[in-house]
Amino acid sequence: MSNASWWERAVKVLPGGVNSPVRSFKSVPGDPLFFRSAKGSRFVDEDGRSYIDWCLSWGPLILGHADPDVHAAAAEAMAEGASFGAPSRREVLLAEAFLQRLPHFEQVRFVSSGTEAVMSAVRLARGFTGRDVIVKFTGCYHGHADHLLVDAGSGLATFGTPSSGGVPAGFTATTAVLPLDDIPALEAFFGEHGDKVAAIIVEPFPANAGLLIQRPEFLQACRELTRKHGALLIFDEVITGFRVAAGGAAEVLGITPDMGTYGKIIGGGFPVGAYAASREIMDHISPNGPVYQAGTLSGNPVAMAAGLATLEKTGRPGFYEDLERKGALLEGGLRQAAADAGVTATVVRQGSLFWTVFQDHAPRSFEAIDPQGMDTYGRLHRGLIERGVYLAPSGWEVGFLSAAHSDEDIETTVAAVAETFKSWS
Ligand code: HOZ
Repeated sequence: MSNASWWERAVKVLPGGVNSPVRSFKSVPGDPLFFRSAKGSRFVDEDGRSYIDWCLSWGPLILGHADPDVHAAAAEAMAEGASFGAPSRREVLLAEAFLQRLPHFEQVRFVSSGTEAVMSAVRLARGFTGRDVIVKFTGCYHGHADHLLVDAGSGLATFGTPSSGGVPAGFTATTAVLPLDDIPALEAFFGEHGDKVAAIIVEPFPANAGLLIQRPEFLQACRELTRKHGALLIFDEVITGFRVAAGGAAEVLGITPDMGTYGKIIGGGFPVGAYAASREIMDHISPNGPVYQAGTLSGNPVAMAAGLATLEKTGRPGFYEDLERKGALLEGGLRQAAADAGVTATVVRQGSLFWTVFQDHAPRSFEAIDPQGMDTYGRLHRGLIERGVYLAPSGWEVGFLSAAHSDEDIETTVAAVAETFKSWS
């Protein structure tokens, strides 16, 4: 059966034809492709066409699709039982590997998704500080928990509905939303309400409304103000954890948060989330403390095994250096393709995360993104699909490079982008 016939069936039985909105191609031309199978940097759709994949399941697959070691580890775990609902050794092993890379944390709790991780971390921050207010930033996306669906990125930016329906006003009354890259606004807010703030939550490299690289001073201000006012700093590293560096944003920026939230890479393609902090903070979570959080599939052995195998491979010498080299190659190629074709575009990159925005400068805040560029992105997306290259189906989303992408994949992609740009003139 073809992509088109699956799509026809899907829209009848799944809302919008999908199980997660950004997949629906609502902001790019055409209908979604149906993935049949994938290996390394490529997937094959139900029409039998092969594509170089730069979306890579939105980030977990830093080793590429169907990595043999990850699959072997998952299969081994699977053969011993798919779920226990009881302690098992791989939870301890993954926790040890995780904390070894992130020594500023002392304990970690595994859950089943990034949304769950953030929701639980925020509850813990409130329980620990005894305060209610959470500060978030416009364009940052922290999953779909009610109290964080305010001025958010990802699908909410894609569909132009930054705050979700179905969320009672009272649920977001204690969420303060401030602009990114605006230290005076942050200082003014803390000057007035600092004693009520439980935490600032921020994506240290905001990657859900494009890629909004922050000035280090801004993140430093988040660190200093939270410390001064007795609030916590939470880095939401669901996307950037184990991607921008082995030690995540703390390693790259030299700024240490009080808590961190994770997902994606630590599950190696299986559903996992995690939140981590000092023992003092984590002691407030049940069963040691009064803040409740639980999950039937938390610490699932198959997901733990896939995460462990992934962390083991990312820990090999030169892993992140190689990603950086390939990232630079891709960035340079895309820049050149735009310049040669006279297309106004900026390529923003942090390691193996990249984003092409159709304006002449890299924005640092949601407000600085020109939404007009999203139509241009849609045209690029279509042009690349025709040439066997797959990008995330929304101009608000970033691209992901993996260890499985070869220099040849990069050259082929750059050539396809150049050809698409040239076809517009
Ligand atoms: N939240 C993801 C994008 N930042 C989308 C996940 C998906 O649709 O699979």
